[in-house]
Formats: sequence, structure tokens, C-alpha cells
Amino acid sequence: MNILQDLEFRGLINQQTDEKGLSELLNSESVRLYCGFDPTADSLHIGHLLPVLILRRFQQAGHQPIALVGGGTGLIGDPSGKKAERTLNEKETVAMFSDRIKGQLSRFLDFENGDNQAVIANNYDWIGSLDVITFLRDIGKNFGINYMMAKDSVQSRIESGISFTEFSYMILQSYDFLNLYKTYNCKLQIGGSDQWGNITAGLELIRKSEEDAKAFGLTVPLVTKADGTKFGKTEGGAVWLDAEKTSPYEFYQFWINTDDRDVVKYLKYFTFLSHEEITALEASANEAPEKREAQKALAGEMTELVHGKAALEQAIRISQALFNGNIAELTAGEIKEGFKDVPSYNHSGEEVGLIDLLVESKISPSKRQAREDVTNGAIYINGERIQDLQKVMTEADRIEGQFTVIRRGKKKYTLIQY
Ligand code: 545
Repeated sequence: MNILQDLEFRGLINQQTDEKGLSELLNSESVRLYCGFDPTADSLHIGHLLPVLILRRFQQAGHQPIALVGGGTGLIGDPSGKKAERTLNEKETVAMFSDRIKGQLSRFLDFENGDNQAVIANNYDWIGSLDVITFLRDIGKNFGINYMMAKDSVQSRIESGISFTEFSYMILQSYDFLNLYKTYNCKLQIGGSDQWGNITAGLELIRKSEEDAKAFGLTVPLVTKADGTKFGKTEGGAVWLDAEKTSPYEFYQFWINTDDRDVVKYLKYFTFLSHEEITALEASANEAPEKREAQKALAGEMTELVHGKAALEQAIRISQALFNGNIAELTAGEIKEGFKDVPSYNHSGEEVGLIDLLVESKISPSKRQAREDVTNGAIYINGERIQDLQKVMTEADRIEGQFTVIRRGKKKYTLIQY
């Protein structure tokens, strides 16, 4: 099975400029291909992951990926898929974002082995020094205004407005493709479906500038969810690839919570599991959805891919401890991660009776209720049921001196911090 058939099986192909031509090319040589990422934030999020993983899939199939950081285009702002004009970031900020994005992209590609090593490029290297005469005279001459006006990215902004800056963006991305075509013999650009207009504009420029040129474009679908909400968002915001912004435990939890209706699609989109493995997980999801084997496989594969084995193991440890209530097994660091979203209460650390603490921290609404909760066995301290009304909280009830986890009832957790 070749790379295009694999992408087809996984549902990863949205549009192609020349299906037959690309298929022939990929079967006959090791092809250089690229995808661009503008440094508009200090981290990628899972919405950007699909094309990164497709570069990786092409590399595994023997082709040569170029991950392009848009240090130049990031200073301009792509109007594609954007309802309103972007605010410009400072040059220093974009340069800092570029370095971070470059580091993240590098983790998914192989720069060492084989003769199809990955390349990281930054378009600031050629756009940064592009002078206005060259831009208008040599590049701009190839773009008709009618052609540019017809693009979705421009049409969708006729009402709300678009600056000359963003209007010109497609010329820069096209110039990149031409440049990579000439310097690296790069013949294929991939991107999300929002990038179709920019990719095809680049092909036009290559066709007009280079004789007998043969280059291709391919886009991947937008990831959707069965319930109609936006993919990749949680209550806490985007799911970032940066562990400082979204911890590996939160990342793991995001995938574990995948809807049964979406899980097989995501296994195909995001994981490197074989078709047989995916088919087996699909059967499990249909026959025994309550086991959530497909979700566990998805969360495991994704967390390991993005954060590594050790981080995955820790995420599983936290998840299991929370599920079983074995809080005492966790380290303070793990408690902090696992209980990020539960109510917390800061305590001075002075000795206090359990009943008073329950009321003070608003775990129980009144003293009378607090006594009843304890007597009924509804109160757990660090996972252990406490039924002693006289219990005094001491140092021994703190995990690494920092936290006490109190549970009331089945799963209402509160974190006491010292
Ligand atoms: C720049 C120069 C090129 C070719 C492409 C570009 C970037 C492109 C663009 N892409 C998006 C993007 O998002 C920010 C990522 C980092 C925080 O704007 N003009 O840069 C997204 N892209 C990945 C997918 C995308 C796209 O990086 O293509 O569709 C999201 O899935 O929106 O020569």
C-alpha cells in the first residue's frame, strides 16, 4: 500500500490538484514536500497536528518533508479562514514564536537517518530581504487582480474589509512555493483545507515562472466532531502541544474523553497504528464501547507521540489513582496536575479539627451537615474514609507537606493547599 492509499484509508485527503499525476510521481521518486506554519502563537495546538503528522507519514514512506516556519509571512497575517483583520505582533515576538514552533515541529520529524532527512526552513530568510521593486515587478506581475479577488480568503472579507497587507499574503506564500521548488526541488505543498487557495496560487506562479514545471497540492480535511462543537477545545481553551500550557495528563484526558462516534475517525487521522490494529479497535468500540479500548489506545498513542513514554506513564498513573480513589499513591506534583480543575482552599497549616475544616473550606455547608457527612462515611482524606468526628488535621495528612485531597460523596473533590 502506498502513501496515498494509506491517506485515503485514513480519510486524510480533502482535495488534490492532480490525483493521477501525484500518484505517479510518488511511486517513481522520493518527493520533497512542504507545509508551512506561521508563528502566530508560542505553541502549536492539536488543530495544527494533522498536517505535521502527514509530513511524518510521507517521511516514513521515503519522501522528504520540509517544515516551513513562517517567520516572514507571520509578520503579515494570512486572511484564509479568518473573519477579521489580524492584529500584527511585534517583530521580536514573532521571532520568539518562530523558535518555539521550530522546536515543536522538529520533534515529529527525523533529521538524522536515511537519505530522506527532514529540513526545517524559515521564510524570513528570503522574504525578510525581499525588496519592493522585486516584489512588485518580478512576482506581483504574475498575479491578476481578478484571480486574487476570486479567492475565498478575499471573497469572504469583502463585507468586513481586508487590508492590502493581508490581500497580498497569497503572493508571499506562492513565492515560498516557487522558491522551495527552485532551491529544494520541492514539488508538493500540503495544508489544511483553508490553505487550498494559497496552495493553488503557488502552483499558478510556478507554472508561469518555470518551464515544464510539475508541482502539486494536497489538502487535509478539517477535523470535526459528531456533536458539532469545535475540535480541540476544552473548557480550559485550546489543547496545546506545549506541556507547560496543557499538561500531559490534561492532554491524555482530552483524548480519553473522545466521543464513541468520533474515536475510530481520530485513530485513523492521528495515530500510526496499522489498519489491522485500527479495525480491531473499531470492532471493540462497536461491541464493547463501555470498555473504551479505542479511547485508551488513542490517548496512549497521542500522549506518547507528543510527550513521550515517561509522561504517558505518569498521565496513566494519575488517571488510575483518581479513578480508584488511591490518592495517597500520588506525588505532590501529580496531585497538582490531576486536581487542576477542582475547587481549592488555602489553609495556614495550623492544626484544625476536621469538622471545622470541612465548613471553613465550604466542603460541607454547615457544622451539622459536616458531622453527618463524617458519620455517614461520605468523607475521604487522601483517599481514605474517615469517620472520626474528633479527627484533628495534622502534618501527617499532607502529601509532601503541600496538599490534602478531600472527597465528599462519590466524586466531589476539594484540594486543600498549605
Ligand atoms: C506560510 C507560508 C507558506 C505556506 C504556509 C504558510 C502558513 C499558512 C497558514 N497556516 C496555518 C498556520 O497556523 C498557525 C500555526 C502555528 C501557531 O496560515 N498560510 O500557520 C495552519 N497551518 C497548518 C494547516 C492549517 C493552517 O499551519 O495547514 O490548515 C491548520 O490545520 O490553518 O509558504
